[in-house]
Amino acid sequence: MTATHSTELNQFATDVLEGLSSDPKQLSSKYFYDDEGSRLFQEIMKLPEYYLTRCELEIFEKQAESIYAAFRNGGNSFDLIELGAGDGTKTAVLVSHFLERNADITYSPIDISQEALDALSDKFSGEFPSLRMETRQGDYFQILKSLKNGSGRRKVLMFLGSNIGNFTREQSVTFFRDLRAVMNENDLLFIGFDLLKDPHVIVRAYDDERGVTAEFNLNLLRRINRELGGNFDLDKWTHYAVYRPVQCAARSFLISREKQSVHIKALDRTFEFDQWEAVFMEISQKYTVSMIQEMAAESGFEVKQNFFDDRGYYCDSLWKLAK
Ligand code: AVI
Repeated sequence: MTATHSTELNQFATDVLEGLSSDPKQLSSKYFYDDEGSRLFQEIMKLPEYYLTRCELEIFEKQAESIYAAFRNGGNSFDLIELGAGDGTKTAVLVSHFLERNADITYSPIDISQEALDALSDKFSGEFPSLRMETRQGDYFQILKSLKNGSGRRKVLMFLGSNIGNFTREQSVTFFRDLRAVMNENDLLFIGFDLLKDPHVIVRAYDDERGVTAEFNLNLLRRINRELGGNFDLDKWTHYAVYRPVQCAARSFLISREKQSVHIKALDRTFEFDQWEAVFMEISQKYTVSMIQEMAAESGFEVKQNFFDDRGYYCDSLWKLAK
């Protein structure tokens, strides 16, 4: 085991211990993405109920030229830096358009997973042989700090897919402020936000008919069993998703079908669950345009331009540093 791997494992163990010892119990959705979790998320993005990915893709396909105009701001050279790049399908649409317009760009995806970066690198170098690409593995802020005074060119940081929705409001503002601290005056931040809409549409996106989202949540119990020596019996758990319109947030839970004890070897602890007790797994926050504006202002940014899909389901918001 490498030193990094063992530190990550310790952090995972510490977070599971803290989450299952709190009241109400919770597990952090940031641990959903082991290999199987990442595969399940790819499957979720193709589900008919999961509209988010298709909305963002539509924005990029239909508005690539306006996005390019906003990114280049008169010039034609900038560095595109993507935080948590995933499989790059959506970004490829933008990159393809920028290259067609002879933009002088470098694409730098940052991810914690070297495996994800290697796959991305293969895909992009095959599709765009002329693209300058610099993958960077590790922590966003460490890497961005090292890039702060790098090329002297404009940096456009991208945080897509409504990934921000998996943070609480407080975590989001801290995240944006930390990003601001490593940005230069001329740099931009491009963020994907899922907007308020018919609550039925939202709740279906997190409770799909085929049960892929349920599997995605249950997979974290499987991961605890494998990596921390847990003995969760997955048949004794059921996935439950709700949308709370006042808080504008979808939340998912795993519910214990019966009274049970679960032992986790790495923690040397047994946890008791009552029948129908809920473990909080994930928040997926939804936004209004004014919520986006308020969050930008609170974090030291100004909204430069918003891009919406045709149905108004989703917004990619471009921010600049506030004066
Ligand atoms: C990654 N993130 C934006 C997804 C979301 O919509 O909150 C994760 C997800 N959870 C269930 N389905 C998708």
